Amino acid sequence: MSFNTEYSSYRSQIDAALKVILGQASQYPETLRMSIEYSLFPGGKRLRPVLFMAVFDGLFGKEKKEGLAFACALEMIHTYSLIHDDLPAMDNDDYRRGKLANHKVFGDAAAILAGDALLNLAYEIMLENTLMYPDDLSSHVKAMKLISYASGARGMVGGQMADIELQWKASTEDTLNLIYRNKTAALIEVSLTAAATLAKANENELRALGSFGGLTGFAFQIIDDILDFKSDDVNLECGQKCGKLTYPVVHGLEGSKNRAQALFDKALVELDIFGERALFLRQIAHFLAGQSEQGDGCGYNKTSI
Ligand code: GRG
Repeated sequence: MSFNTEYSSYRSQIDAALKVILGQASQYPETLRMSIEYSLFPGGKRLRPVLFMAVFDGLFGKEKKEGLAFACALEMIHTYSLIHDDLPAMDNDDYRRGKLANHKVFGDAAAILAGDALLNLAYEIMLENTLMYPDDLSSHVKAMKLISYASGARGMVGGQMADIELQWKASTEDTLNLIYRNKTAALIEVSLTAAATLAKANENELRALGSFGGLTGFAFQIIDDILDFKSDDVNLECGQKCGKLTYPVVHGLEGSKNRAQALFDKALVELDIFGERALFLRQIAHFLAGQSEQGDGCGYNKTSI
């Protein structure tokens, strides 16, 4: 199967599962339902849930049905973070994925609540899924715990706080690394480690997938910065955000590309223990590495999938 076919197939399964879950949203207040659906569909690359399924189903051959709720939960957490990130109090972006940001359509209050609802819904569907597998309680709870750590104050939320508070004043590389690791890489890493945990991977496999995810997530953020930096329009569109300390600002475009590539190369070595079984994960890393040559800046159209 070609890479595009395999990626699209996972993506369709994730989209279908998200639609089923949101089918129950008819009980939600109308504005809240519309605001949630606006950001969840058609969505972006679905990278985190695809990574989850690539490990759970692709690498360990587990039953897709058991993993899909976790995959959808990761996309919901990611979507909530983007809705909140675009708010005036955060990055103050008017556009996301080539369309108006959620708060520009539904207002700040609805956008905040849509993000809150998505975060709650993520845990609701993971818990419901967990209750369906009573014999497997421990791995489900462990996977959920990893996700809660990575998306919370020790991970994505903490990284966002550091980004807001520190980036303008403490222009050290350590600060930048901390922000990239927590804000972006943590959720990507946990997409792999939560899947491996649910699949009852051994210690060595867990470590390798965690390292692959952390390195890839870090490189992914550098590439995002490269795309922002390269786009002239972005300087107008992203406003003050573009004045922030980023990899291209510190290391230049070539230096940043080289660093991202070195991280991807190191990440790929981690997959050696899985041999051919990890082909699709390797292809995802290659696909992400190639993104620095594409895109329009501010986060849209970075994918050809
Ligand atoms: C508000 C708690 C909170 C956290 C926000 C993730 C994040 C933290 C902010 C997003 C800012 C941003 C654009 C970072 C660059 C890396 C990144 C996460 C890009 C968007 O991820 P993609 O490319 O998005 O996977 P799509 O559109 O494909 O879903």
